[in-house]
Amino acid sequence: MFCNQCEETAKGTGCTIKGVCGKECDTAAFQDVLLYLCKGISIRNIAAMENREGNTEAGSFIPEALFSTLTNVNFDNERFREFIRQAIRIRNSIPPLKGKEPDACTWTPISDTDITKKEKEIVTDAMIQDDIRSLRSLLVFGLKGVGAYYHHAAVLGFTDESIVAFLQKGLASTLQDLPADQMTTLVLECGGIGIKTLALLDKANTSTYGNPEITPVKTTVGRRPAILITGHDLKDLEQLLDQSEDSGVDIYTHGEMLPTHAYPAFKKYPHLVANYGGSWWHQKEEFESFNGPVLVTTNCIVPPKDSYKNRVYTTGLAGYPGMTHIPSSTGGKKDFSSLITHAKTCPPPTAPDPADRDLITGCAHEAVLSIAGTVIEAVKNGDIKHFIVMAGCDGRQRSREYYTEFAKALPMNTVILTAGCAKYRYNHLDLGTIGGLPRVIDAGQCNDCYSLVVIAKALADAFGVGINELPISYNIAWYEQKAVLVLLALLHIGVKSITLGPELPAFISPGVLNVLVENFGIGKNSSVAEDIPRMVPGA
Ligand code: SF4
Ligand code: SF3
Repeated sequence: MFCNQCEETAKGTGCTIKGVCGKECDTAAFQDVLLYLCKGISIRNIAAMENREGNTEAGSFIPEALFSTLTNVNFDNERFREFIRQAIRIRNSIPPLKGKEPDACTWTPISDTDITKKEKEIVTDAMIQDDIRSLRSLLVFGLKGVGAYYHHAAVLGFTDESIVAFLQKGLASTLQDLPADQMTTLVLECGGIGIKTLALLDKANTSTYGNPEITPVKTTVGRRPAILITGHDLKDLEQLLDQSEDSGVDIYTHGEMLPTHAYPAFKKYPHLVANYGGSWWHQKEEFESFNGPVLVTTNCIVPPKDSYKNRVYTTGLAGYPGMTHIPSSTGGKKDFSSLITHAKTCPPPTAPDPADRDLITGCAHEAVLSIAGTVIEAVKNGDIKHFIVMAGCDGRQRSREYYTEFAKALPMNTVILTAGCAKYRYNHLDLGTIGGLPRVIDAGQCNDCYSLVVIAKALADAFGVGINELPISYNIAWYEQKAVLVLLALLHIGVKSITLGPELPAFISPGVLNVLVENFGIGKNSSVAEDIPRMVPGA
């Protein structure tokens, strides 16, 4: 295997024996081959679409397939075998190209051994470190982010053919020997598609569940048996809440489900009681002490301990061998009755020690824009001197304590804008308020990064300046490929001088890094003592 798609990749270069995330070699092979087949589908389908013979199933299949290969989504080989069978069926239903086709358009595995052999070829090429391969990786990982966000929107019935068309164009380009300038253009175009996809998802979420409201969320536990839900899928939460109403079972959120407490549609359920625990990588301790069943929606899932594995259920694209998977039937309906019955046999959650304060969330675009006057006034009178965007992911390394220390050391007249699970490094701190406004503005999940773009644009309009002239700095923490897309999206809207950490992507070659530094001023984070004066003028 060779995988370098996430921030925690082994030795900062690539996982080759087993993933730091827990991904085994055989799963890596299934994922690489699935991606390869999606490239084959794309090459055929682009030509077929021009002749009005395109396969429409590819439009929902490709985002799902890409999302399933994202870090910490699916560790289940059986599910990948099924994906591969589907990919071949879809590809073979598309008219072949005239003339010689690339191998990805025709190759068909008969056995797992064929898959392993093909993966060796794919990996041997991927291990060559040059600028073209680096640009291809940057594009493919950005496309995985598009696939993830698009899938979430599509689950709620919101689709856009231009996004699906770009996914195919991008995938096909990686087999077409394009020169570096054309690959760079596609990478930047991917950022634009990223904004479009995030906007689509924002529309899907807010028109289905309402606009989030600024909301304090409890972190204490009650005495009733309970189910914990983690991941990003709002529709799964909706169905779980509906089915567990009046059952005597409470629902708690974990990780990226925290912001769901802020949606009007979910506030009407009194048994959605609190948030339990922190970000994804604390699962081993927090799932253990929760005592009841856990529903893992897409993503992140961490390989479980045996002691609680039988209490973990996956759904959506999340998967882990041996765990019960709740499938969806026609119309996206899911049956969570087995979790509800299971919960009734379990003790209530063990109280966290020490319990956190209430966590404030729901500071999405409409909530913040409704108090825009207060924010603008606070900037004008100097109560707010600077904003720091600290969106992105959390992760395991100790070096991420940097983000906690950074948040603590910021001057009191600065405001943090955040989205994603990175916030768990500082959202429990008492950082105070400015004129009643929390100093940590949590727009929601990483899926809600679009809110930060809307807020930044609204501030730029209010002050009549460009986005880079605003008193905003960017200190982004990344881990998986959705964060790669968010980075490309920020570049697309022209944001300069982004600080990225805690490590730069291993798949970025020195040549590509130079381009990012020279054109966009991207740099790695350093120490809190060096970064605060650099990012906060006058600090
Ligand atoms: Fe390694 Fe990250 Fe790939 Fe997992 S996703 S195998 S940790 S690079
Ligand atoms: Fe987190 Fe997985 Fe990226 Fe959604 S839950 S931000 S890492």
